[in-house]
Amino acid sequence: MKFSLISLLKEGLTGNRGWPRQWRDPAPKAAYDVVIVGGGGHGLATAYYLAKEHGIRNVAVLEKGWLGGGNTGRNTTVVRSNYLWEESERLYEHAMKLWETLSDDLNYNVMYSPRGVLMLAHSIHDVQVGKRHVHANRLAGIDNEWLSREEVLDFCPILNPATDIRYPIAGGALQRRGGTARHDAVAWGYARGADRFGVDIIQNCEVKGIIRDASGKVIGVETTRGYIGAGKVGVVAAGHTSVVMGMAGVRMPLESYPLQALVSEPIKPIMPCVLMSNAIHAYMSQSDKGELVIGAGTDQYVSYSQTGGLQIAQATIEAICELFPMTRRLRMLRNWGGIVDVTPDRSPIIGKTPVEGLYVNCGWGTGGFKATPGSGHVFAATIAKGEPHPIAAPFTLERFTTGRLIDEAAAAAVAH
Ligand code: FAD
Ligand code: PYC
Repeated sequence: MKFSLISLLKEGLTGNRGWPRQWRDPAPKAAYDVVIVGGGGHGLATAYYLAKEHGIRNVAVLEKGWLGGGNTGRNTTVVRSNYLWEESERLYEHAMKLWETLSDDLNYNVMYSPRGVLMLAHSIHDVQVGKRHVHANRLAGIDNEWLSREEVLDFCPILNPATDIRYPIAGGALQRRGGTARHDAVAWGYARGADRFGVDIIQNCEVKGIIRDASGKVIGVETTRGYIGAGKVGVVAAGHTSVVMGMAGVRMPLESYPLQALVSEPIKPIMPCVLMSNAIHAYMSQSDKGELVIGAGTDQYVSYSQTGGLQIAQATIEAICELFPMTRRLRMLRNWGGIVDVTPDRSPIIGKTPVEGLYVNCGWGTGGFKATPGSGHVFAATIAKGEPHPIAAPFTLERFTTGRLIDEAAAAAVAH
């Protein structure tokens, strides 16, 4: 083998001796200005807004499976912005405003349907918490209204009116602008939009390593389809964020839990809105096909299983049968799970990381679908400018060292 100092310098510390890539290839020219890891709704939305709003079109989205095959295609599509704290209200309301015009913007029908989200109260404590949210939202200019027990039963007549059950209806908070959207369409709409701007979307491409140069700056990613150079890398890999960030040596304050859902056989329209009950750990809406879409709380243990524990599904079905007695004779068509990553304060992390050129968007837990447009929008701005978007600024990783947490119980519309 020919071996000279010049060739060594030219080729880096030579090709294939098992050296870490950064030492082999100290300054490769970036193939892409930005690489997004994760082709779910948030990753695709980020790529779309990078191209559309910031003119950054030399972007690749790398997805280990298929587009929207993660939580984006597994969630129960509830959209709302009735959060408690101002930081969250700003973030989720930003997303809500984008939902209202998203189909026009993407020229693709995401079937956003503001049919209302009603969050039930079953006790004096629930009533107090629910009213507190209503007042906080209205002060922030966000719609939310309190319904008495009679008004709730009138609004949704299939609810169990009995008073001698475990969780009788005591009232509810209704956000009329809340509702649902078609989850797959959101991923496809953003993918088509990004593609029109020239973004490369690469499926079956799993990121296996994050490559840094000698100064520690990110210069690319190692994937199952080879090395891909990048000026900046944005990680948007819900449920698996800790694994991907671990590739750059960054430890994340996250735990991954299964969250599951199921749908019934299709029936004629029976539900006027989305109905949620945090106390009994169940919620239900009706899809446009007529299926009842039912969701559970998270499993009680961490796991990467995309099915979830049987006992949770059973407890959810019992709760649904109690809340809606007419569902007792329905057959269930299918159930599934997704992996959600949860932060200690139940709020997301959006922003820069200690590694130069590496950005992260994660920790949406059980509630990130509704945030998809807003999350992509503020994350794109953060990556493009290298500074947090004002709406994203409170959600940086540093809050776990400064202690300025955003303890958002409304993020857990379902039990954690
Ligand atoms: P994902 O769609 O999971 O995208 C991340 C992508 O990263 C995946 O496609 C994954 O394959 C990819 N990836 C991971 N590792 C790698 C790698 N190494 N290389 C390349 N790609 C990688 N939220 C709501 O607001 N309303 C709801 O009603 C709701 N219901 C839910 C019900 C269930 C059952 C579940 C599971 C979640 C629910 N959520 C809900 C939460 C919501 O689904 C998520 O917060 C949101 O979809 C996250 O979107 P995302 O794009 O970040 O993640
Ligand atoms: O955040 O609204 C929500 C939600 C509903 C089901 C799961 N998450």
